[in-house]
Order: sequence, then C-alpha cells, then structure tokens
Amino acid sequence: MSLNKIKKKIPAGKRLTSGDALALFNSNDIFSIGRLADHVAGSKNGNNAYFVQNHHINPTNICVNRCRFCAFSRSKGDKGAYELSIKKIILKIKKWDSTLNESVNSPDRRVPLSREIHIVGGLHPDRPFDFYLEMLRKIKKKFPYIHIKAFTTVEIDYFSKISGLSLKDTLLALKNAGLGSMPGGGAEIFNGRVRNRICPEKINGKRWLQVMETAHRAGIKSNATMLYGHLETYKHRVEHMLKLRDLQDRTGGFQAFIPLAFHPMNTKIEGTGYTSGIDDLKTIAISRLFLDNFPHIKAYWIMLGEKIAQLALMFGADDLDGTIIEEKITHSAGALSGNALTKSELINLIEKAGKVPVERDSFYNPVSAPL
Ligand code: V47
Ligand code: SF4
Repeated sequence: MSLNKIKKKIPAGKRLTSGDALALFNSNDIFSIGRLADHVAGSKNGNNAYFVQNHHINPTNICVNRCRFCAFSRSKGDKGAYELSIKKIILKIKKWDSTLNESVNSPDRRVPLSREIHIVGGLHPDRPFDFYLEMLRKIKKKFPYIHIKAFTTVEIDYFSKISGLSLKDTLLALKNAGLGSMPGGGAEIFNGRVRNRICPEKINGKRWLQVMETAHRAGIKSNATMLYGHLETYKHRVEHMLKLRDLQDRTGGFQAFIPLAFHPMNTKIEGTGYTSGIDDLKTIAISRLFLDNFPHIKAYWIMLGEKIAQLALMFGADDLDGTIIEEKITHSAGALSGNALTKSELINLIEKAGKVPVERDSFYNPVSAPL
C-alpha cells in the first residue's frame, strides 16, 4: 500500500496491517512517519513524556544460557563472573534510597513516594527459587514503598523449572513475595530461525508469549521488548510486533513497548555494527503506529543514547524510562550513553523536546508535585 493510503488510515483510527508496517519500514520518508506517530502519541498521552525514579540491579551475571548477543553474561568460574548476596542488594537499595529527596523520608511524608527497583539477571545454575522469594520479601520488608519490577519471562520459565511449580504458581508465589510488575526483556525476536542463531538456548517466542499471558491473567502487568539491528529483517520485526499486538488484544496486560537497539561489542554476533539513528527513530515511530493497543512506547535512553531518545519523543515515544543509576547489560556491549541521569537532566531533555515532563509511578500514574 502507498504511504498516502497509510497516512489516511491513521486519523481515521484504522488499524495498520502487517503489509502497511512493512511498507513504512521500507520507506525513507522518516518525517512523515514521525509526524503520524507523534499524532498518535498525542492522542494517547497528550503532550506528556514520562520518566520514573528507578534503580537497575542485576543480582548475577552468571547464566546457563549464554546468548550469543549478550556481552553481560558469564559462566560460573569465569573471570568477571559475580553474584550479589541479598544483603548486598539491600545495601545498594538503601544507599540509593537515602540519596533521594530527604523530605521523602521525613516523618510527615508530605512528598509522594515513587521508587522503582528493576531487577533482572542471569539464570544461575545453583541458586534455588527460594533465594528469589526471600530477596523480594526482604526488599519489601525494608522498603515497603518501593515498587519491584523484576524478572524476564526467561527467568520466570527457569524458576518454574527449578521449583517444579506450574507457571501460574511460580508467578503467584513471586507476586505474594512482593513482585509488583515485570519488565519486557527476553523477547529478542520471535522468528525461530533468527532466534536460534542469536540465542539458541533461550525459550522460544511461543513460550515467551505464554509466560506473559499467564502473568497478565495472574494480575501482573508487564512491558514488551524487541531486540533489533542484528540478523533480523523488517519482516521479522513486523511479525514480532503482530504477535505482541494479538496478545495485547486478549489480555491488555502490556504497559509499554520498548524497541531495544542491538549493541555488538564483546558479543558473538559479528558484522552488524551499531544501529543507525534513522533506524532507531523509524522503529520507534512504526511501533507507535502499529501497536495501537499499547498505551506507551518507551525510548530507553541507555540503548538509544540521550540525544536519539530525546528525538524519539517527537517520533511517537512518550517515555524515557528513568534514572537507572547502574546499567551493566548494554554497557558490557559498548553502550555510548552514561550510566545514570538525574531527575533534572531527564526533565531538561523532555522540555527541550517541547514535551511536558511527568514523573510517573510504575503504572504510569503521575506522581503529584510536593504538597
Ligand atoms: O532481554 C542483551 C537486551 C534485555 C544486548 O521493561 C541487549 O522497562 C542490546 O529488557 N544489545 C534486558 N540489547 C533489558 C530489558 C529492559 C531494559 C529497560 C527497561 C525494560 C522495561 C526492559 O537487554 C535483554 C536483551 O533483549 N540485551 N544484550 C545487547 N548486546
Ligand atoms: Fe542470560 Fe539473559 Fe544474557 Fe541470555 S540475555 S545470556 S538469558 S543474561
């Protein structure tokens, strides 16, 4: 279909087909695509661009999967392999929490609390499921006001295997221990042939979708990601997003879609280089247009870099993610971005893109200004 026909579908609120999305990927008219996506983002979230005060923690990089695109993971006994104890994790959170706005912790509690911990890690060969339950319980006991967003579908599947519990019971046990929501990692690209080349040991796309469906039905909201810029084609990207859109039609449990730009350094995927800024913006914009049932599109500044992430806010994205504090996964693979942004730096990026900065909680509720 021609771009002009696709352009007419958007204001009429008509759903794009896979063919439309593919035509957009094959078009170089990035400004028209961006303008359309910005229009859709505006109709969903007004002029708002969200951010969150969060801290990433990776309890271990020891992983039995050793995906070929992952520069973060190690095998047990390798140089650089690490595992954090629950005590160390609590200390990290404590240090971060205490540096945040002093008045938040003041006895009168006049400033609304919004803190998110994002926890994902490798599939550790020896740690039992109880370790993860205890970790959640202890974090929640010490910091009851902190939202815990944790574990990719890949970890959930692994927990179910090591615990002998069904997927549903695994998820319910985690929820009871304090899990608040799930990040969108592990999706990579669903196409089986590409998936086998980039992460042969990882659960397949069908299982990823099944874990998410079970999580959503257990009342756990999540995000969804797509790793792009490696061996996949545009067709694979569209197929991937179609599967997400179909699942979202059934459950409504996804909050944000996050395209993840592949970083090649120190990985086993050769010859791809970094993604281009044009591809990053196009992918953000087309995801906004195609995933009409996703409330939010996140421009994860760690992977895009601060400047492309800022531009992405004019190409359909409405969320920059957050302060992050400590990032290991992308930085092991040659990320050029910094490790952390302060709240005022995030606000500045958003305002200079002509958007309204909105600090949010983990469910996209605005955190109101201090009383
Ligand atoms: O699943 C690993 C990706 C993901 C590389 O839900 C890489 O809010 C690029 O999912 N180059 C984990 N990407 C990160 C993730 C995430 C991040 C931020 C926010 C949220 C959210 C989720 O990172 C992995 C994999 O797809 N990844 N290695 C690499 N070399
Ligand atoms: Fe392990 Fe995740 Fe890295 Fe794959 S991407 S090797 S599952 S940590």
